[in-house]
Amino acid sequence: MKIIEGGRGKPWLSRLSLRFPTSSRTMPLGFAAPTERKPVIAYVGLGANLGEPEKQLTEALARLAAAEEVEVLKVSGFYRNPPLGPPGQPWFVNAVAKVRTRLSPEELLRVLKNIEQAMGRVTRERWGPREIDLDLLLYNGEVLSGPDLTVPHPEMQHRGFVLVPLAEIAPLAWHPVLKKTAAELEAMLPPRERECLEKLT
Ligand code: A4P
Ligand code: MG
Repeated sequence: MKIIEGGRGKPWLSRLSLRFPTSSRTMPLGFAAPTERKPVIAYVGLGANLGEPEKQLTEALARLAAAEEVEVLKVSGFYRNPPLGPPGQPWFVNAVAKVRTRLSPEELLRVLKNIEQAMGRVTRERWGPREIDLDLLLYNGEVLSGPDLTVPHPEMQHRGFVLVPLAEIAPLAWHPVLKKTAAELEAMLPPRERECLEKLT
């Protein structure tokens, strides 16, 4: 199991012993294979509000840790918080993981999407309820803008459920567009964005 540091008070991490098959990838000609690249740091946001959200976050973390070329270095606490988006949906549980990876951002996004699919995520309305959602928040201090991937995640600076767990595990994580650290962005949030979070672990 490649979870290096579990964070404070997370006995559930040491209990993770699941192994999941990972898909083999083919590399287009002219691109370096993941094993030839230098590892970089990225941050992944996790969220769920259907089924058993805490269990699903734990399973998603185990699957992420089992993915080829991905190490989970640190995991934040789990935070219960009200939904942002269409009304009438259950509260979310959110967390953030720090990973070290040799995957490109597109490959890492593919791993995240594969995990969502393997865990039975059903496509519903945008910002609607979900079994599991994995977002790439930050990748190696890079700025990326493509049809399928925008990094940093374009909404992260507005969201307590992203910035509070991110600042918990990586206060100095750098937002390359806003030129601020996670702790600075968290401090700029309206108080209600922090006050509505209930830390579970
Ligand atoms: N995509 C582009 N950039 C990224 C990125 N950095 N990370 C594309 C992940 N995906 C990215 O995502 C739609 C498409 O976004 C993907 O196919 C990918 O190519 P999706 O997960 O299928 O759909 P979505 O999540 O409904 O849409 P979106 O716009 O990604 O929403 P968010 O920003 O993920 O917000 N309230 C609380 N309390 N907690 C939450 O976690 N999450 C959402 C979803 C809304 N309300 C919430 C929460
Ligand atoms: Mg998403």
